Amino acid sequence: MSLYQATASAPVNIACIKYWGKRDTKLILPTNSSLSVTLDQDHLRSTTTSRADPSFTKDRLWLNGKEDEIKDGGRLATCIAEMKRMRKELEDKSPNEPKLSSYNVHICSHNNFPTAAGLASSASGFAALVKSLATLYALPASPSELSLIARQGSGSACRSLMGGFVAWEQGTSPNGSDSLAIQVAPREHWEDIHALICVVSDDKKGTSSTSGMQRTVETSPLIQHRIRNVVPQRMRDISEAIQKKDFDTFARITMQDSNQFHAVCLDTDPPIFYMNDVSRTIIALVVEYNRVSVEAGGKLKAAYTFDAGPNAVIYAPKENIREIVEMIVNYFPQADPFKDPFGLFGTTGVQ
Ligand code: 2P0
Repeated sequence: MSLYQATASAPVNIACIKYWGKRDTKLILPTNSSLSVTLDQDHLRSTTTSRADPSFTKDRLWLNGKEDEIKDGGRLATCIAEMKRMRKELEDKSPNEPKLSSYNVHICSHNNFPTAAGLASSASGFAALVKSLATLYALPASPSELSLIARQGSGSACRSLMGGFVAWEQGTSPNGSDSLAIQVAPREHWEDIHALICVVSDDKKGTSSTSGMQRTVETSPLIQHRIRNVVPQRMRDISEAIQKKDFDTFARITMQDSNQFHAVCLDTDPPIFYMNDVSRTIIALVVEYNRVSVEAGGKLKAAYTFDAGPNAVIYAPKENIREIVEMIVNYFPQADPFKDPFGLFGTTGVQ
């Protein structure tokens, strides 16, 4: 008897142009395009094994060793159903293929970073799930095609299906068929850029992204300005900066977009606060670090960005990373806010 099982893994991604707001909450269609960098090393990833077997009585999922309910009509159920639908199409075309689409699946997923660390796990989690089912089902689908399915698990997950610099194009179709991820540039294109994760707090966040962004769409006048007048130009400009390896422009847009995302959160009723005093101190340090460089006739040397929590991610050319770590550790000598420096693109740690 054959064993039908496959394992795949996917890393976390950190957005430079933030996704915040849905125009369709069921299909997970965003109100604006976004762009992220996929962290390409071993520290922050999800690994998922899927198995199909005729003896399984229902679909089941274990997350970090604990069984999670697969709710009918929920995001997990949608992703699994979509993958089975694609497998069925393949079986219909190739009658000799085993009928895996009719078997239930058992899925086992692990994050190699603490979920409590406040770092996005849904992005890597849903990306790894979709990848493992695509491997199990031997689907001839491209990463962009698979991103259409991962998107329905968690919006940001669609950007974790490829490495390097990745755009999620919002699309215009009401059925979501063109709301997918594309690779703007592979990591090899700009290996010099690194990411430093500063774990400011490992508390669970107060307002989930899903409910927070919905409240923003319903109550914030500023988000309308952002959607119409700001993000489209930023998407073009940052993509060009990536093509040209222009760190100055990349950094400026990344910081502006993080600021506007948090402004839009503040503009929500009731307001949402994700950053804390340590986050704001890190912003001040990066601003000062860049000011000294620019005043001496140089360029920006680092860019901060903050997601739906207080943790900072700092993008910088590799040569600046050591200096930035020293600056932050010097300011926070107890080193507590800075538990884990992660290098991007292959380097582990930065010491
Ligand atoms: C991003 N975030 O672009 C932005 C920046 C948080 C701040 O994507 O409801 O967890 O599952 O689609 O993907 C968080 O949103 O939300 C997010 P759902 P998701 O990375």
